[in-house]
Amino acid sequence: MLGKVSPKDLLAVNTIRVLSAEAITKANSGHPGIVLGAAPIGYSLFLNHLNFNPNNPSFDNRDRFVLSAGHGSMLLYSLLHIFGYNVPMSDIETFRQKGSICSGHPEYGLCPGVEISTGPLGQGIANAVGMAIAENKLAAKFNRPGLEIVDHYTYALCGDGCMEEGIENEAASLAGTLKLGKLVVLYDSNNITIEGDTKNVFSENVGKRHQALGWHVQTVKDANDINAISRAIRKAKAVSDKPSLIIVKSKIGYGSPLEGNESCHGAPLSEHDVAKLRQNLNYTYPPFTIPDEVKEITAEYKKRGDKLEADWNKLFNKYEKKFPVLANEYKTWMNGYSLTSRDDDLWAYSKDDATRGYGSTVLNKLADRIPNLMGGSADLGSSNKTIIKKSGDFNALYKDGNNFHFGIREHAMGAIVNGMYVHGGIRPYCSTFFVFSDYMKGAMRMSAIMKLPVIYVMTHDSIGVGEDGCTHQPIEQLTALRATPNTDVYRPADGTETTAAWIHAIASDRPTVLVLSRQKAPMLANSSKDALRGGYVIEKEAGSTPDVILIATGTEVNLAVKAKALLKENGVDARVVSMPCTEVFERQPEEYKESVLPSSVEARVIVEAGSGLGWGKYVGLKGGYVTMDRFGESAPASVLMNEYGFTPENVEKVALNVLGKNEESVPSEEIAETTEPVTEEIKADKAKKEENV
Ligand SMILES: Cc1ncc(C[n+]2csc(CCOP(=O)(O)OP(=O)(O)O)c2C)c(N)n1
Ligand SMILES: [Mg+2]
Repeated sequence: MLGKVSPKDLLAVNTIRVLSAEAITKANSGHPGIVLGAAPIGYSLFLNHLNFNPNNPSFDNRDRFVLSAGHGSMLLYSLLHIFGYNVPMSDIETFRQKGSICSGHPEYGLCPGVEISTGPLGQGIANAVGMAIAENKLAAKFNRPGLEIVDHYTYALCGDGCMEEGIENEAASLAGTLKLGKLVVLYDSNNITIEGDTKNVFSENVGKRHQALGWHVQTVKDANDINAISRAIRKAKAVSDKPSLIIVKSKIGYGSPLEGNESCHGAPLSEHDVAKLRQNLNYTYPPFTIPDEVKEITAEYKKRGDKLEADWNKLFNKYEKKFPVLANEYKTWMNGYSLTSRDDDLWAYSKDDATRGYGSTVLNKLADRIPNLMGGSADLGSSNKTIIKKSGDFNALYKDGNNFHFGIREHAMGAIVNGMYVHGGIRPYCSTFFVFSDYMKGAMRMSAIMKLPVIYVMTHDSIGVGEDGCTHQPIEQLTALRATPNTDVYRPADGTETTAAWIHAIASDRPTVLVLSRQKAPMLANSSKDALRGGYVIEKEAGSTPDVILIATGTEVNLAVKAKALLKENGVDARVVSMPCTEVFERQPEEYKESVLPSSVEARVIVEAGSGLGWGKYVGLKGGYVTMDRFGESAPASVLMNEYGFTPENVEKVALNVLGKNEESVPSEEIAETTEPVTEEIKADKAKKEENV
């Protein structure tokens, strides 16, 4: 087999192997198995097919490459180094150490040539699908015969782990349906994962599965045959109406004494095993150096990259001459739109609505001025109200529209919008019921890690969902997402705040989660653009200092406003603070925060139909909670809101309790000792249960 490979190519592949294995051993951590097995796959792709410019890693029309099996990071760093990217040997030598651009798993924005952060298995494939969708959309919009300014492939390299993950099937199913012909997935099929041979856990025929999903599938019998891999990629590229899967049979840990054994998956080779690897590969060059013949590749590919980019620039100039308006539009799509003061009409609403309804209004106005705003729902578009009314659909046949249909694939949806965003040219959003954000949390976390300003429109925000019951009523989701760094969670109270939330999302440098209601949220008298500050005083106290501060979010702000009126009747002077986004509020200057929540006022109540966990920071030790710390149930929303204390009267009661003014209020020590009242009915029920045990 090896006879087919030129000595120079063999040397280059072995350089990648040894360099990577030695970096991993030096770091005393990392994953040598995949690097040793899949080195020829990556090399063949970079050498013969991938279009890139190492001197300008973000050149528009480059091919995209996603290392979905992110644990193989050292393979990517070695390839980037050899093919001319600015990945210095000093960073390879300090792989996985603080300050190195060669982090444990590839990180977007840290290392040139890393298109997207990967590591959580399977997501990279969905990211690649998102990139291929973006390419497909932009090509349809901008290309003209003979002037194909958007024309590139998207490649991903994955392992058994990615193929076992559910998200891979979600994304592959959509890719097949959309006939993404310019997507090529290379599968490093070594039949080994951490726990050993995959035969006991993964028996399906992956090729047939992908054929059934509408993919073109090929198999390369030996990963060391870089020419066969190259031929397969060439064939895959020629198939324009199907995504392609190339299954490459490889051996984990190739060339090392641990070849074929799971023990080399995630543990560095010992010094002894590295020496054996060198011996087996007949590799004699000093550690952390590149043989001269291989170094030639670096200069060659830098030159090639500059030429590719120059050729594309020439093409673009021609395009610009012939289609100046389109060319200008292309540039704006790629650089992004910003809103201006001319957008004042975004704040106008003609009627009371649910916040999802306001969301629809503002989204549609935004879509008029941001033509690359593209997104949709996981089959709930009409409920989420995320359809752009003037636009058509985007699918396998029609590319004009900006309404995207993800199908019921939440996890892939999140990863796909991440891929669409990093591709460039598209401003993506996605939507589903808030409760199902759990299904895509893995992808939302990646948006946050990479600070991608993708927009998550999550409707049906609380027990306000009503009759669908506990499975559909979010409780802990707000807390979980607020606890996610780099993520702004906006839960607006009315139309004004919904506009603020959307404007924030459009201008943001990180993901925004818009948490919107199914139930009506009347326009509030004093809501304002201050919602852009995350939290603000929506109802002022009458005197100079409030007796109590009612903090509320979303539909519960209206409740708090009503409770303030009731408190007034009791001689209590309350302030109401609307806090649509705690993260944005936290980023305000200290004086502003102090002006909204003066530290001298310790009597505070939080009103939010979600878990109270996390609000302690604002309500303090003496505060009160009107929150939802149990699962809900199936009943009309109004019944549930009453049942669980989301009424002005209960907010009033809790506030009076906090102030020690409630007639029924009891000192806290007594509360602690008070047990649940045991009624006769409960007693009988308990006795019955005990009998049954
Ligand atoms: C979502 C997710 N689950 C678990 C892991 C931990 N993990 C990292 S690699 C790996 C095994 C991957 O097997 P494979 O893709 O076949 O890689 P190989 O062992 O062949 O290198 C696991 C379970 C992960 N990174 N992501
Ligand atoms: Mg494997």
